[in-house]
Order: sequence, then structure tokens, then C-alpha cells
Amino acid sequence: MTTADLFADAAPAGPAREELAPGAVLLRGHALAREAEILAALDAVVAAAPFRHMVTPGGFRMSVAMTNCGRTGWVTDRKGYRYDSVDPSSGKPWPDLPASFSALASGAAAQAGYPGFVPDACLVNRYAPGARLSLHQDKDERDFAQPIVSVSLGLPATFQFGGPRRGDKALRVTLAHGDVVVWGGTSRLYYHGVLALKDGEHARLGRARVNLTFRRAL
Ligand code: MD6
Ligand code: FE
Repeated sequence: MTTADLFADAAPAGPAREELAPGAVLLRGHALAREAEILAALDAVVAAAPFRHMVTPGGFRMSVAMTNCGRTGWVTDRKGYRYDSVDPSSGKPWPDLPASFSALASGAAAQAGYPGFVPDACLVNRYAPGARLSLHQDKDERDFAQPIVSVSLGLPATFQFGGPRRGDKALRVTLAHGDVVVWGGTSRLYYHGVLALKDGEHARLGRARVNLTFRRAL
């Protein structure tokens, strides 16, 4: 048996490190090595702070359901987008960042060329079939020199990755269970979104995609 055979189940085919845009690196299957730990930690977070559909400042209910863990969490309501240390649904602090989450995010960032990344927030997005996220920039964090680490779990989704202006042509990339993308540098403020989730059944997460985005918000 060769070394390649030994790792055939753990590492899907394709380059291990793919540059999507300047500063944005896709690490295919990077989260699979810690899959069991990550899924157990996710269950605990969601038990403490359940998914909910937030409302945009414009009054639209988001099709993506969200929750957070960490010292602060991303929220939206009629008053605007912001980070808040308290879960508005419960009035309690968000659950702590699980150690397995922090280790995954810091390790992926280092591998992508961003050593020393220590997240203080994790936004958890859940997509049911049909849910989508329109093109947006992530700009509610304080320091754009800090990357964002994005972990995809469950059903595959088509990610749109554009440029610095909303109208820029967007690249499409499929993100599957275990894929990790690290966004920093030049592309940190690029527009991006997720196309409507196609129906399907995932062995671990059922009819859903879950995305974890780790940030240094404060
Ligand atoms: C998602 N992700 O994949 C949505 N934002 O469900 C994002 O909006 C995102 O993956 C900033 C950086 C990485 C991301
Ligand atoms: Fe985003």
C-alpha cells in the first residue's frame, strides 16, 4: 500500500491548496480530519444558541438561519448590522468558541499564509434547500488585515466570488463538506454570496448546509 492509498479516504482528489483570488485560499477537505469533534461541538453550540432567521435593516427575513459562538456575534435587525456580545434571542452571552473550532481556524489560516490568526467570533449559517445569501462584503469587523476562515459542512453549495465592486464578474466554486476557505489580503473585502442550495441528503447533516465563518471582529 502506498502513502497515497492510506490517505485516499481523508483527502479528496484535487490540489490541496488552491488560490481563488489574491489572498483567498481554498483548502479542500481540510476540516475532515477533525470532523467528529467539529460536529459534536456544533451540536453543543446550537443547543445553547439555536438557529434563528434574522431580519435585515431593510425588513427582509433572511433565508439563511444563523447563530454565533465566541466573545461576540454578528447580528442584524431593523437597526442594522453589528457585532454584539449578547444573543438577542436569550439575552445571554453567546456560547464560548469550542477549542476544536479555534484550533481548526488557526491551523487553516496558518496553512494559507496567515500565521497568528486567533478568532473571537464564529458566525454559523444554516442553509435549507432553496436558502441563499446574496452578494455582500464582510465589513463589520474592525481590522481588515485579519482574514476570515470559512468552513463548509453538509450539502455542497455554489459559492460566488466576485471582486471589489458589486458588479464585478463572479467566479463560481463548489464548496463541499470539509472544505475550508481562508480570505484575506487583497480579496478580504471582495463581494461574495451563495446560490440557492440544491436539495439533497447529507450523511451527517441531512437536508442542510452549515457554514462556519471565523473572524477577528474586535
Ligand atoms: C457561506 N459565507 O459560505 C457564507 N463571508 O455560507 C460568507 O459569507 C463568507 O464564507 C466572508 C468570508 C468567508 C465566507
Ligand atoms: Fe460573507
